[in-house]
Amino acid sequence: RNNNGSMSWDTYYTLDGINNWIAQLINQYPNIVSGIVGGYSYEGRPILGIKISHGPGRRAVVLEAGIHAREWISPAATNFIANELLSSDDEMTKSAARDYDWYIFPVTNPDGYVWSYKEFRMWRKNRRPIGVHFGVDLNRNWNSNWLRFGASTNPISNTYAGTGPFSEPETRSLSEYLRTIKDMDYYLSIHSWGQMLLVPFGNTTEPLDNYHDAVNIGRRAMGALSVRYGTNYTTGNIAEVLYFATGGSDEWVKEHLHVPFVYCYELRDSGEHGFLLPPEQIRPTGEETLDSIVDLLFQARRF
Ligand code: ING
Ligand code: ZN
Repeated sequence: RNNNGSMSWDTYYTLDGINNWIAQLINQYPNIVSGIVGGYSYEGRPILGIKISHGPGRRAVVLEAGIHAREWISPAATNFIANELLSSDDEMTKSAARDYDWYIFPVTNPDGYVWSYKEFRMWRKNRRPIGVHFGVDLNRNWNSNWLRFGASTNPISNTYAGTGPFSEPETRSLSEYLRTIKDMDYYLSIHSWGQMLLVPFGNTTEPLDNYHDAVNIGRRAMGALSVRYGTNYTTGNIAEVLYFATGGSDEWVKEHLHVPFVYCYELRDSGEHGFLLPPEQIRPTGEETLDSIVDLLFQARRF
């Protein structure tokens, strides 16, 4: 039994295609899947997601994908993972699906995704007009060390942080939704590319909070990720592995919601195709990423 619903995994879907598939899952699994709305975009689109729950009393895992429009593998791999959680025959996957409440948002920047799909493939930000320019980087707009590092005050920049912390409807409404989730153990922010697993914070290379546990668990999970196809990931603090950057969702979730395990995935590849990852890699990327998530959750039971 491997029911893939109507979604094939050999192409990148439009926003409408993704949202139709979400609606279909809700119909197909009425006792397990419910539709959730994480908020609204500047242009008024809902940030749609699904909650997968096999009953009350479970701790929560959140998958936040597609906050950057051009990183198409992020929504695609996340959808693949959601589908596996609902239909896999693998015992470890089934237990991960059953033992947690899953809040999954494949496209947290719907306006940007539509723009990237229809008008400009390399678009990253949302689509709010700022003077003659467009768009705020939604991963620089969260109220955590806002505008301190790796962010711009110039609206023409790809890392424009906005007019203030949470100036954007997407980040403001999604953060309010996240506040309502009880007992969140895992927050996974899914980006591309670079094959990296990043832990907070982006304003310092100091090993803050549970850095050592998070990195050790993350490294082992990246071992699990590499088993299937040999894909190599680098694990570490955002500032030490990638660059200094603040105002990201992961930092706010760690600082304000005190979620123990917050990770940012930079999915495939390591630069050959970059954002233009061929659609034949949707399935393998989804498979190996799910392998790593299952391993993360399994390890956390020791804590
Ligand atoms: N990378 C992330 C970015 O927003 C990041 C890296 C994660 C920065 C978390 C800050 C906080 O720049 C990509 N590829 O978008
Ligand atoms: Zn990104």
